[in-house]
Amino acid sequence: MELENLIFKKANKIATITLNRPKFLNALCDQLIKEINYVLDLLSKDDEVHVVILKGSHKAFAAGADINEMKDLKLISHIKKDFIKPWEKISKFKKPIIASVAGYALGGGCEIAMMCDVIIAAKNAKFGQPEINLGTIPAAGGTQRLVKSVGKSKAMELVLSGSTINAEEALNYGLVSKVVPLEDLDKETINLAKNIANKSLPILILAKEAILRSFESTLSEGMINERRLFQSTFELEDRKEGMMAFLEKRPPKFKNN
Ligand code: DAK
Repeated sequence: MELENLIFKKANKIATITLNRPKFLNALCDQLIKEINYVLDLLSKDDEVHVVILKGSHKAFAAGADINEMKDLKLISHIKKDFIKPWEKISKFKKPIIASVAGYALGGGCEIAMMCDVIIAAKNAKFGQPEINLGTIPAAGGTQRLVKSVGKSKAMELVLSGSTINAEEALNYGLVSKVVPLEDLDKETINLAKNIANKSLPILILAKEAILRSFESTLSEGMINERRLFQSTFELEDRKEGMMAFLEKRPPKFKNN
């Protein structure tokens, strides 16, 4: 597929997807979502890649779904087209994804950042779900994941008023894991990505799966799942290598099996 709206790079076990539709502040048109999905499909089969970075420009991570494309939609076209499905791929991706957010992360932009596993924000980042101002409501998890990140009261405030929060507020509410100066965003994101990339790929996948289960289950079900996944690591060579390396006082050499 020809990539018209994003730039894709891969090096040292890290893949970087840069949303690149600057004239529209990276508004997430159908084609852009297709391109993200296409690249994620490739990356899920690519054992050389351990971690993915999703980023935008300094001005906008993504200013939401493309309002031009949505303006004439009718209920029947949503039903026929299954508009929602293509947006689910990021949240189903098994390997770690870091959202590196500068500028606007609004509407669908905030939602895809929340589908990622870690959000690192530049100081100029702005998060919000302004769909209410367009006479609609969030549709890619904004009413669900936001509550789990920032709690009910703040989620209600953001969704009902369409207001935004800045990076520091997002940090205080637990929406992002770190706030860094804009000029350091790439460096800080890469540092985290490198740290993750050096781990064993199958163990990363299991660790991510265990944490994501907490969103979908009760504590006791999540604990049972965690225990099963923990036990399954004992079938992997990398688990043995990790423990032996510690005991032999050397860095582990993971072979991803
Ligand atoms: N869609 C289309 N074009 C957009 C856009 C968007 N979301 N956001 C910005 N643009 C375009 C502007 O129209 C403008 O185009 P020109 O006028 O130059 O042709 C250009 O980008 C630059 O924007 P501005 O001139 O407005 O730039 P400013 O710096 O003045 O303002 C802003 C930046 C981000 C505050 C402003 O652009 C803005 O408020 N943008 C709209 C933000 C918004 O309401 N986002 C939520 C959209 S609704 C779904 C999944 C997800 C969704 C829906 C369904 N399914 C799975 C079913 C998500 C819905 C949404 O995200």
